[in-house]
Amino acid sequence: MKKIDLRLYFITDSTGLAEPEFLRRVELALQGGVTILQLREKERTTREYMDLAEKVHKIALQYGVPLIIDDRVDVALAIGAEGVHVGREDMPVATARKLMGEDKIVGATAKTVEQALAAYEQGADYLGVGAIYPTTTKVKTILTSTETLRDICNAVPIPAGAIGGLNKGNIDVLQGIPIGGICAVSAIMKAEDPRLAAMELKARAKELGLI
Ligand code: TZP
Ligand code: MG
Repeated sequence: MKKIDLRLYFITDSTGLAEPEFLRRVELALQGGVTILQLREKERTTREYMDLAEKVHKIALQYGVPLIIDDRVDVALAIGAEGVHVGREDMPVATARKLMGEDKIVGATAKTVEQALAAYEQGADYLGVGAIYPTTTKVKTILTSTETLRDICNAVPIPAGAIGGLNKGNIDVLQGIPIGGICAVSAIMKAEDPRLAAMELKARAKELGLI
């Protein structure tokens, strides 16, 4: 099994940000201790997605942090990203794994133990589980209870990252659940200082014994 550091999983959202500001925020987050980064773009053409992914990848490489591309296996392969994340409406995990090869990271979304087991059996390296809290980020999701999160963590040998509305003020609900890490979009992306936000979220997660 691959060793994937999910402790602080930052998922980007470039909505409303000019590119230089977006890239600046991504770099600050990396400086703040993000351990894995996902580029998540919903409104871009393939060419635009690739261009941005190349720029983000260049920065992530400087920090030794793997870049995961949301949804698009073709974009991930084209720019040589470290992995891809597939959601419930994206390519099946088995297909993504086949296309990406054994060495790349394939992550999957799971909202039930059944989905988690299926994703693991199809070759997922990690899971994203949520939404734990309602989220302001544009996404089609439903809430996942902390009980389900716990059951998923106990059911599969791959790490699971908790996602959805999480911030330093509410991650205490995850205490005692054997998660691989915390995934966050807005808590970091929309913070006044993404570096400080990442540092504080990670410190709080450590303090609570979550990571
Ligand atoms: N999947 C489930 S919730 C979510 C995704 C992509 C968005 C999480 O964003 P935020 O801003 O951390 O609530
Ligand atoms: Mg998706």
